[in-house]
Amino acid sequence: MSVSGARFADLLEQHRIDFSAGVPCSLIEDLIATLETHPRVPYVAAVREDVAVGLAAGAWLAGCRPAVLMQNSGLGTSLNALASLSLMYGLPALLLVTWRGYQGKDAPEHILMGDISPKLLTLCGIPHRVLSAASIEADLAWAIAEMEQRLQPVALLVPPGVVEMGRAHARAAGPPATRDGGGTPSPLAAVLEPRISRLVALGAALKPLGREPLVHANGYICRESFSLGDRPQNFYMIGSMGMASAIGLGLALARPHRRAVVFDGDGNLLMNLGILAQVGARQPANLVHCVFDNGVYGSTGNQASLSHQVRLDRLAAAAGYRTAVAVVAAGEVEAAVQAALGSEGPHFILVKVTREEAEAPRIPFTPAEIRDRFRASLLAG
Ligand SMILES: Cc1ncc(C[n+]2csc(CCOP(=O)(O)OP(=O)(O)O)c2C)c(N)n1
Repeated sequence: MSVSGARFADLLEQHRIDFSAGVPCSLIEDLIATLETHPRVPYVAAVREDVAVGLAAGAWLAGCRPAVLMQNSGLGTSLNALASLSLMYGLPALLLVTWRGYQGKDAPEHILMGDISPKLLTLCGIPHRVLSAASIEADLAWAIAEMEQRLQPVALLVPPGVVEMGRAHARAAGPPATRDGGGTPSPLAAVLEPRISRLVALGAALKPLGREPLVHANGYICRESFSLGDRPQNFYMIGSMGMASAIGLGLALARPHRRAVVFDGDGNLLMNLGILAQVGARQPANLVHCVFDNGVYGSTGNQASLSHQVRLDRLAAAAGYRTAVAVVAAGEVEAAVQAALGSEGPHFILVKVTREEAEAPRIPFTPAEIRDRFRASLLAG
């Protein structure tokens, strides 16, 4: 038995939740899809989970009753905000934390966090329960009563199957996502119309590459690139969302005479936007930072990202990248990567792509295999 996103949102409303913020997880895509257009429980797309905790703190101080939606990977990201903001000041929030790695059955990046999620909540002193569809009304009533009485965050862990699945495909086929839960376009916005799929763009970007190390952001970017061709110099980041650009910068700084290439996603870059300033300040001439911008969190069900309203290439230019270009056609992608590999950087290439997702297999290597062959390829020169 599972509960639909619409029913879940109704129950949140009945419990007078009137503000929500979060980072998507596919386990609750149906709930997020409902909240994204909900008139009374508005959803704010946060760039990071701890930012969602901060948004909820502000909303509660302003008189709202907030909910924070996150994957348990984001519980790790949020620990400091929970400890030194929500728990220290006593700021209530309903934490809906999806439980990837539940019962040890999931992709490798979820196993450890899946094991320790309830323990982390216990360690922090955050009361928590495992949500079930059968007892959702009682679970929500308990959580709301606890957070009001204790004046602090309370968590419901949401295992797979509690919320109905399957909206991703409908959304992928539908009209382009154009909202992030509100907000007007910034002056940096200028619409770039996507023309090619990410798979086509990846194929074009891979063409000029020789033996350069290449770090892929997590999600479908890894999988589609792998489906086009594997090489030991490919680092497939299957977890640690946001970190591809940091790993690439680390490579570039440690090996200044060798190029380092990053294939990033818009959601990934937004989660770690400060990296732009770090690159701007350090000026690694050997860094090529490509962002495949489909305007959505594609890997978790196509929730809109902020890249509809904010031009990431212009942020990179303002942060001090030597070049920052935006491209939309396959020939332009190939030419931009070719030019970047042959000249002093740091270079930023925004590749605007459609939301189309190719059938692509999971990365078949273990994390240790990915590490070992990548490092060996670097040390071989
Ligand atoms: C800290 C954290 N929060 C949430 C997730 C769930 N997650 C996995 S991939 C992904 C979307 C990545 O978006 P983007 O970089 O735009 O790439 P796309 O999936 O669109 O190719 C999300 C939200 C995660 N892995 N880690």
